[in-house]
Order: sequence, then structure tokens, then C-alpha cells
Amino acid sequence: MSNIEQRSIDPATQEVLKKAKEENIKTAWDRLEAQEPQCGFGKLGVCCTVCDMGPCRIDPFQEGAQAGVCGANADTISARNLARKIAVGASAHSDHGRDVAHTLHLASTGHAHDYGILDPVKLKILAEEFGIDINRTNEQIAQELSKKLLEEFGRQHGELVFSKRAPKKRKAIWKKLGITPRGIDREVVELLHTTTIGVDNDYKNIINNGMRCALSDGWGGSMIATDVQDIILGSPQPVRGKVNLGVLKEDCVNIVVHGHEPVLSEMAVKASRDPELIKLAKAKGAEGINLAGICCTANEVLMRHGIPVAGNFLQQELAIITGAVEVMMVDVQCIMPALQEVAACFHTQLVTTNPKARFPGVVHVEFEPEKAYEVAKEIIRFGIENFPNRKKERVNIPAQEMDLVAGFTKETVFQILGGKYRATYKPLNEAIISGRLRGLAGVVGCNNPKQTHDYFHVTLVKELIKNDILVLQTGCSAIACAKQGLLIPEAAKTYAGRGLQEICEAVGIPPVLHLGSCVDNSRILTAASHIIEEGGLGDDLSDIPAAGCAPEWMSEKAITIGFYFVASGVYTVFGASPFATLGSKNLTDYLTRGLADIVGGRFEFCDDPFKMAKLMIEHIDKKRQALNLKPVSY
Ligand code: SF4
Ligand code: MSK
Repeated sequence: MSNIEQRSIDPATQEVLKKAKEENIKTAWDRLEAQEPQCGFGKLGVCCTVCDMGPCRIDPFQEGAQAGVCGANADTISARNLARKIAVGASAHSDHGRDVAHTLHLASTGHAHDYGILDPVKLKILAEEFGIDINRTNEQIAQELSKKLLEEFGRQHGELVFSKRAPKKRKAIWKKLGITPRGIDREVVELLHTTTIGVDNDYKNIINNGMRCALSDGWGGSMIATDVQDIILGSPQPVRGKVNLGVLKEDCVNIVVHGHEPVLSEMAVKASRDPELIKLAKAKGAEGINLAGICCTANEVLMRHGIPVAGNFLQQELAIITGAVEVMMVDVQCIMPALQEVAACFHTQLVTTNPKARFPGVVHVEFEPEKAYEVAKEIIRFGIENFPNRKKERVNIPAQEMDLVAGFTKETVFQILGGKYRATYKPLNEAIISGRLRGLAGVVGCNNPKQTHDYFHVTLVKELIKNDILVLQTGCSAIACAKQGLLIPEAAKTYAGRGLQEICEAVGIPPVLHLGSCVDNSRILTAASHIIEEGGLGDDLSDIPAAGCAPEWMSEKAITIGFYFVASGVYTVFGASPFATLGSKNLTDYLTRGLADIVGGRFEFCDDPFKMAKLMIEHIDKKRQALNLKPVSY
């Protein structure tokens, strides 16, 4: 994939890739080329390194190599490999949730003064779900709530409290299968236990346990992260912003936040507006401080403050290659180790902030909730001091930037759709029932250099909205579509079918709604549960005319998200490689067909965005038919 146009459809990305080539700076696309051909056994999922009798690999063409030294066959090995990925993905989201719950605890006990209760309504809603008396001060409620939330991680008995948000029928399915999520840490640990040598050899059982672990993320760790962030950082409201590398400013100190946990980046937003720091920036010759983001930390500060997004996953190196970034401060997840080498080609200072994610030799300013604002100020001051080191002749910021509207949540979307006076899902349900809306789609996930950057996200989403499907997005997928102008209300007129267009125009929303970061996929689960509660669209999540897709996924977290969607009853399409399970036909069949019989949802693997759209539309139409809904009227 050496042709730059084949690497990305985004002109800003193409422009910086040309600069990288001219200056001989390697990016993810070059490193992928250097890795090719990638290991065939790894691709098929039939390589096992679980014990030291291995590594073993299943080779269909080598006599006697159909089992590892211990006797594990392709089904066991590939299911175990997949289960380990689910556990890792769940651990990442859930550990994020734990840290946020811990911050709530510190804030409520007076140890983290920079945070407060910014959404007291949500605080009380959550408190009631946990059976906490709400006739007390917000701090007292928050203190008890944080304790109970932290207990969800180590829960030894019973079920996760948020799993009760699911419709009755869904809970009954989980119960029957024994996959109702229990303690969050317990699910991760137990799943890992079952995949060590000589434990679970039944691929179906391994996957079922994997689903329970994934559910403990979707209806546990991620949901805690989302809801507690709303409490301490404020619940998002629709907000305008800008996206793409063009948001970097030539005349300003550019600070880029990157990663996933917004507790520190929230303070960076505040610090970037601090008069003392702005004065210092001006004294160093800059016009001011420009904060921008990459990946999901970007989505978080966009959702709450309209902070511009410089790019998605594959643009992290490119932001530095513009030559205009003074500091890239990173927290956890999706931060390429390569950043250190790329930053070394420029004046950019990479700053790590989390003890879980350090780079050798890189400046580390550790985030401490107790002195969060001071830490953020220190990092921004660092960037300001670095501004005079910028080499003007090496700066090349692409012109491309696009407007977008973000900040939709399960509450705001439906307040808007429901009118001024009452937040209700009724108009949404009625729009689906009447056929003005064909259905809903969640399009989420990463970029992967194996696919043309952004092409799958954008092509798929355009097809869906053309067919009157309202698209809900999170993560890097939302950033991809935003760059192409799909996240502004005007996009409805250009790209949406007539039914969707009418709805968007009536309420002033884009046809593609940005719901936030990767942990905010949990917002989709709760929104879907409200749809069922409202009535008229069946009695289980699997009844809703809806589908999910991660067209350019790459992360283990995406796999976990896929599994909690499927285990919640959602038909879910994945692009690129099918989780490296192809070495086991039994496992692939179970994921793509067998699961439908037991959980109502299933996977589909597809590498063509038009075909993905067709599959999703066919599924949505099938669900409409099952509900005896009118055919789509437009
Ligand atoms: Fe080989 Fe079995 Fe050990 Fe895996 S667990 S490395 S298949 S002997
Ligand atoms: S950041 S997990 S590349 S969506 Fe959430 Fe983007 Fe995927 Fe990371």
C-alpha cells in the first residue's frame, strides 16, 4: 500500500503523509509494509503460546499438526486466543471506569478539590439505582455511591447493578445461559483462568464465558466510566466543534491531548484558558494556547467543551509531523509506541501522565487527582516554554478542518426528539414504527492501516443514512465521518433519505449523532433499553430494527464491544480480519450463526462497506417484518 491515495481518503492525512515521505519519517502504514507478509498462523488464530511446551501451531497441511503438544485443537486454541482478547479489552475499559469512580470518591471526600458534582440529577439517579438514600448532601450521596461503584469491581455475589437496566427478556436470556455479569474483576480473572493450559477445552463454553466478561464491560466498567464522568465532568450537551489537522494553529502553542481517560484533559481545558498561562504564551511570541485532541480523549473534551479534534487513531503521528505541536500529552490506550520516535524528529515533547503507560526516556508528569489542575498547568507551561523551539520552516498544517456537532447522549438525543417539554423516546419509536426511519445503526471503532483510512466508515455511513437509518457513532469512527461533513445538520439534506431528512430538519440534528468515546458505547445500550421500555418495538433489544458495525477495527477493546453488543442481542458486522478465528471453522460458524440461536445477536465479517451496509439494511428490514411494521415509506 505505498500509494498515498490508497492509504487514506482524507486529504489532510494524504498531505502529511507526503511530507512524511519527503522527510523519510516512518508511519504506521510504512511499518505495516515492513511487517508483510504477516504471520499466517497468527492471522488464522491457531498459534498458541499459553505454555512452554509450545509455541504450538495448527497446520492443516502438516500431518500430525492438528493438535498442540497438550492436545488442544484449532477450536480450543482460537477460542482461547479470542477470549484472552475479550478479557484484555474489558480490563482496559473497566480499569478506566475504576479510576473515574476513584476520582468521584476523592472529590466527594474533599481530597480532589478540582472536581465537583456537575450533574447532581444523574448522581441521584445512579444513587437510587444502588438503593442509596438521596435525602442528603450531594457529597454524602457521592461518597456512598463511589464506594458502591468501586465494590462492583470486586463484587463476589449477585449481579452487576447496571445489568438491571436491560429489558426483562434480555436479563432472562442471560440468566438462562449463566452469562449475567457478576463482579467486573471477577469476570476478567475467571475468563483468563479458563484459558490457561488444561482448563476449558469447549470452544462454545469459552465464548459464552467471554460474552459474560464482555457484558461486565458494557453493562459494568464502561457504563460506570460514562455515567461517573458525566457526574464529575458534566453531562454533554449538543455542541459545535471543528475537526481535522487544520485545527492546529500556526500562531499558537499547540497542546494535543491523546488517549482515553478525560480526568486530566478536562483540567487541561481549564488550564488552556488560564489568563496567567495565556500571558506567558504571548510573552513567548504565540497568539495564545490552542488545545486539540486525538482519539477518545479528544472525543471526551469535544463532547463537553467543543474542543477541536485534530484527528483519529491513524492521525496521531501525523499531528506531530505537521511540525506545529509543542506538547502531546498522553494518558492510556491507543497511544502508538512510535510517537516517541516521531516526536524526536521535531521539537514536540511527548508527555506521559499515567503510571500505567510510560515510554522509556519520555518526560513523565504524573496525574494525581488531588492536584489535577496544577499537573495540567505544569504540562501546558511545558508546551509554552517549548514554543520558541518550533522550526517555522518545518511547519506544514493542512488547511482542512470541518464543522461538526457532537455532545449527544441518551438523554439529550431524546429530549431533542421529544420536544421541549418532556424527554421521551416516543417520537423516535413512532418514527421507526411509521417507517419514516427505517431503523438505527451504531457505527463505531478504530482505524486500521490494512484498510484505506476512513473509507469504510464514511462509505458505510453514507449508505446507511441514504436508506433512512439514523446512525449513532462513537470513537474514531465518529471522527472519520465528522471530517467528511456528515456530523452537521446540513448533511441531512445532502446525504439522508427523505424520511431521515425530514426528522433531522424538524429537530435540527445531523443524520449522524456523535455519542462520545469508546466507553460511551454504553450510552447506546441504555438508549436501546429505553426504546424497548417506551413500547411498540418488541420486548427485547434483539427485536429493535437496529444493527452495529466496527468497519475499521483494530483494538482488543473493539472485540469486547462487539461481544457485549452481540450478547445484548445486536447483529454486529466487523470489517478486516474476523478476529483471527478462521483457523477454526467451528468457531467461525458459532460466531456468525450459532450465537443467533442463543443470544439473538451474532457476528458478520465483511470487507466491503457497500456489502456491510446491505447486510445491515437487510437485517433491519427483517426485524421490521418480524414486528409487522409497515415497509419503509420513502
Ligand atoms: Fe501448545 Fe497446549 Fe501449551 Fe498451547 S497450551 S502452547 S497448544 S502445549
Ligand atoms: S480511540 S479503541 S482507536 S476507536 Fe477509543 Fe479509536 Fe479504537 Fe482507540
